[in-house]
Amino acid sequence: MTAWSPTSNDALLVIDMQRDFLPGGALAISGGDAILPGINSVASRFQHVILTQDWHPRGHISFSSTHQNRIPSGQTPSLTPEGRLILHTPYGVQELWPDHCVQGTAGAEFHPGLAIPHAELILRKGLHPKIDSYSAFMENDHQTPTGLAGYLRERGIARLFFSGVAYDFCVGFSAVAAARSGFESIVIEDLTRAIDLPNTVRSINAAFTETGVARIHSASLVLA
Ligand code: VGL
Ligand code: ZN
Repeated sequence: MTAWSPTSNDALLVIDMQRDFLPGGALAISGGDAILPGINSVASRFQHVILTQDWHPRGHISFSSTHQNRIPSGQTPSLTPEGRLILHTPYGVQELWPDHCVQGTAGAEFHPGLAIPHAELILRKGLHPKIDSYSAFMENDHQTPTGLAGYLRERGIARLFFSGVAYDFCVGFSAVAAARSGFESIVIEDLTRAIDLPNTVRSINAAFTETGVARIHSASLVLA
């Protein structure tokens, strides 16, 4: 068996493999640590690897704590019929989360099991106090780009493989945004894990179909 070799036009994106999203963290995704060895191993075959880091200021709009004991007009959290805690913001509906990935804290660090020393770029996102950014390409207001598309294009990278967490949030939103910006986008399904709130997996799968995001298994990265 020969190892499949990504070309110099391919990049692997490793989304938000930070302590807070993995078991023991503030917004732990169950089984998230189980994908670390697979991500490390696939990453070693890519020339171009980009890591993203959720990187929020204290009091970020996506933290439910930010909105407790406050009655600002139009900014009161509400519960959806399925039981999701959300906030209506000027840019649309925003889910609310426990405080996580606060800039400079231990929870925001990459998980110590992530071993990709040759990663060439660490992109931080979610820095704006009043706008969340699930996607590594476009903030949740759908109009503020992060600059990643320009970086990739300028370097001749046209095809993107996605891994990391969470499948139904940052991985999914990033893959959809990438496809919308003209990149060929492929999610390596077994190298991601979902938060799995009501309907979130179904809705991201529909967005994948609509935008042409492919889903593969990491085993298919190895050609006979
Ligand atoms: C994420 C929820 C909040 C993610 C980030 O990385 O998918 N999810 N912030
Ligand atoms: Zn976040």
